[in-house]
Amino acid sequence: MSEENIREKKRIFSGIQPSGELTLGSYMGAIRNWVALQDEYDCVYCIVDMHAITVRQNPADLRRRTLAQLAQYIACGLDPKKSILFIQSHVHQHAELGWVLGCYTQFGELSRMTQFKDKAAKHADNITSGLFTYPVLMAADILLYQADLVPVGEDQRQHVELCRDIAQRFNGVYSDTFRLPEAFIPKMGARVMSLGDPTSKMSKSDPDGCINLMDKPEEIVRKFKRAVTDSDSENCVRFDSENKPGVSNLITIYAAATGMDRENVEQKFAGQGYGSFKPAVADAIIELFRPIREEAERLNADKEYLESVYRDGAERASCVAEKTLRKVYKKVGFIPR
Ligand code: ATP
Ligand code: LTN
Repeated sequence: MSEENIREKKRIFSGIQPSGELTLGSYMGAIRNWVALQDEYDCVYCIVDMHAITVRQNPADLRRRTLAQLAQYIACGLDPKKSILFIQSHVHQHAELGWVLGCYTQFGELSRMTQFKDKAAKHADNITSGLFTYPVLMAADILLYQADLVPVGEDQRQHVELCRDIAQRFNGVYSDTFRLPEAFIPKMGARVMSLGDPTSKMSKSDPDGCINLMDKPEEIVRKFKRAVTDSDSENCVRFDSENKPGVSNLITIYAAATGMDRENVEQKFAGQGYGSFKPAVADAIIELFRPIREEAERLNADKEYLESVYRDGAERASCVAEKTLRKVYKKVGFIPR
């Protein structure tokens, strides 16, 4: 049996683009799980800067956000001693495997990706082939590390499924090469909705509808105060995502932040209106994010430390990635140098 088949712990891979601020959505949907999984799994967490350039980025902002995101990962509890933390563009194997996998991915499959359709509509003046083939690079990210689980929010399920399809196809054409990964999606917080429009996902490209990890308390209060609640006459804290999407989203956020379940939240606020519920949700998030923000600010000032983390991470990631890439090159018939 090869070393890969007898490894003790299952492996995890996930990543977030440094294309904006980390949000409450990315925290609840992804990062919080990443932290929780570190002891039980072999974890590899990435800052996917190559994915970020699928839409236009300002270079100075991209550099600043990439480092700030690393500081925020660590402040959230990702521990570079336990997990591999690295920057995607530092490990050249991602682009190389991405190319090969693109030759095993159908145009039709990529055309069905809802994130592509959404982003193409949003950036209608700049629909690049990179945006279209983005899920292929994501599949390469995951498959290079032979990941078993991919902790992401609900919106990424389709991409992880495509990754499985590509892996299965490649394994079928050649022989077992890739492990088949599965999406690992949290029960609570898998889809945090926008505070401005509770029928669409909270996303970093919608600054007013989203809470950022680094938002100051006053900002968090202001954003929750303006959160859209529902136009029903009931004015009561009751979960009903169909008829009361606004307050239901706030209940989910409060529950996820405090560890309560939805029923307990409803009971706690029984008889109180939105007016007293909204500040309570804001307070819960302020307290959840305060230590993270303070630690991230401290780490972000220590560039030497951040550099040591990403250098070490890239080195460890490359070792794993190179093994997979070598295997793939051999299978497709490339002559070793
Ligand atoms: P964009 O605005 O560019 O679409 P985004 O805000 O969706 O970005 P991503 O970088 O695409 O953020 O997502 C990072 C991770 O957080 C992914 O695993 C994604 O599934 C998860 N995530 C993002 N937004 C939410 C959300 N609102 N609820 C739950 N999980 C989310
Ligand atoms: N597509 C993801 C980011 C991403 C990712 C990955 C997530 C790129 N590569 C590999 C998990 C595993 C997003 O838009 N949030």
